[in-house]
Amino acid sequence: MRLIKELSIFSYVKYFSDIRISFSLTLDNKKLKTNKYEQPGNMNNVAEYININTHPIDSADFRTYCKQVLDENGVLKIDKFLTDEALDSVRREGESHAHLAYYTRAEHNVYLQPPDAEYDLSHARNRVVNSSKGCITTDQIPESSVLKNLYHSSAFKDFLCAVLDEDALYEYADNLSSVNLHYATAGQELGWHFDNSSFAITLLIQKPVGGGVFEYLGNVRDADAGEMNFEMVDKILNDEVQVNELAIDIGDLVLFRGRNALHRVTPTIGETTRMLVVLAYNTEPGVSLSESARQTFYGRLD
Ligand SMILES: O=C(O)CCC(=O)C(=O)O
Ligand SMILES: [Fe+2]
Repeated sequence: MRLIKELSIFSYVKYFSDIRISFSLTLDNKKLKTNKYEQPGNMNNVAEYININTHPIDSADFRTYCKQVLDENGVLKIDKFLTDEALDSVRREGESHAHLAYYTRAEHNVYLQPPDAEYDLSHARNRVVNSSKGCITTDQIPESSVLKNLYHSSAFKDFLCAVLDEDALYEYADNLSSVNLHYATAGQELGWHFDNSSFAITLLIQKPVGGGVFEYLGNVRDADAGEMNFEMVDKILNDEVQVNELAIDIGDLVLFRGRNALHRVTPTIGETTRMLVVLAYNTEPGVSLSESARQTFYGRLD
């Protein structure tokens, strides 16, 4: 009884439960046989936003290479994906809309599930970590934004489908969840967790002076097999295991498979806010983020 009551704070955690996420590996462009880029009709204006000569997203060789990296490592980082101009434009939008951000703080376990009364509070299944951040939503991002153009671009979606091995990607049916800009001010962090979704797509827009580091360890659990790996989770939470650090710079695109990879973002240090875009897609049309997740995450339903 006592256990249930104390853990009821976890009702919060829905915050993450539909959250997309993901895992790593640096793309070494030198290994690529880059073909001369030819701009096909469907590239529209995204060719203006992406450093397309170094990242020819319509090239079969480039796609194959990216898929291989993601499959082998659980993470794909494409350095300097956005041009400096596109990056600067998103950063300015982020600054001018920062006052609209909805801030949440949650205590949750690494599984982003309600607590399990079968286990003690101090057990890996129920151990609590903290997450806090601000967020602006699809409807608060201008239609003319680089982010919306990129998100809806068929050239970009075709590239993502090829790399993620999906047939199609769809926007969320609600008007909040597709394109989010996250803000982590001084002291804000994302505690250790596994994602519920099988992939996440992010773009770092502004880097803090210190902290804000993405740390991860792959293949910790096997969600589909129901293997929780409490022992390793405990060790990671106790700082007894060496984890990986993904060195993300501004303008980098990251595709991450975080369902079985434990990961976190360390607290922001200093007055420069960490700004990160999450591009969230569904693999089926007409899907909305759950009401409870929207309420917790955005403070409203539409
Ligand atoms: O902020 C990041 O780099 C990762 C975000 C993340 O893990 C999540 O939103 O679940
Ligand atoms: Fe995550």
